[in-house]
Amino acid sequence: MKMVCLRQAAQVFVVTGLVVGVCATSSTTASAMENSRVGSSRHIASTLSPQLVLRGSAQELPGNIVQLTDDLGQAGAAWSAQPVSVLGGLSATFRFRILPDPDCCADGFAFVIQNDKRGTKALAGGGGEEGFAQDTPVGIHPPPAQRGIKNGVAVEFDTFYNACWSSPCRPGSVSDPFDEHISVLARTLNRRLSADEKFSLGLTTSIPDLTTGAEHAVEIIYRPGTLTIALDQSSVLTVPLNLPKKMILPNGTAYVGFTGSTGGYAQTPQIRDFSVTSS
Ligand SMILES: [Ca+2]
Repeated sequence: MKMVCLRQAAQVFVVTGLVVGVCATSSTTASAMENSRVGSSRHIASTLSPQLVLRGSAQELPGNIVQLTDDLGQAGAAWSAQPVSVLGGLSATFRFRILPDPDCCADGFAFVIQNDKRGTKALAGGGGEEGFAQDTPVGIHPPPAQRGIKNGVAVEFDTFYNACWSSPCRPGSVSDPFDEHISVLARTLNRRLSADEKFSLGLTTSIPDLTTGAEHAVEIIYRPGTLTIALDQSSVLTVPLNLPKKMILPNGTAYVGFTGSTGGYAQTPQIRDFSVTSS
């Protein structure tokens, strides 16, 4: 277990510093399986400071940057050390960049609200599962440490095209739009999250290339009934969302944070200036 610096005031969490990123392109045509079944079980067990708990490949860089991945076959997560009040509303802001990578461009990262029973130990599959999901082909049973997060909502920033990996295409096989996209993924109570866009509450491909190394500002606002995502001060996606319908909420709270993963291609996403404010 590893902690990252953050300041806390009431229900406000702030991580200051710089972001780390990685590359990815929306035009990649490699198959889903090429970048979907390479999970990571590496566990970092150091303690830096008391607010964000880091798992898997996630690490803190100088300047209070949270870097989720930086090599092939990884999955990493960073979670608030304590649950945050979310039932009445939530505003999360952060900045990120994805550094250009000579080995291409996968898979992205996600902002996640979750109440998996693993708490701050929650982490799921690599590759197209982006550290939060489980999209397992029939007959494959991932180990417990790579099983999809239950009771969560993920706002994914997906930089790699995963085509449907079953024929005929069935739920749980992922089936990305060809271009980079932001998507809100959720299921029902006590179901594991999936990166399959069939479970998307809404998505957009009308976004800039996220993989150039440029820094982007994100604001995610939940008001009971609606989730809105703004990128670089422009609203890009609004979806209907009622959190109690999607996840259990003990005392109206949940863990918030980030997951990311790589598979057969690598990527280096970096997060900074993370702040969460409850309504
Ligand atoms: Ca993908």
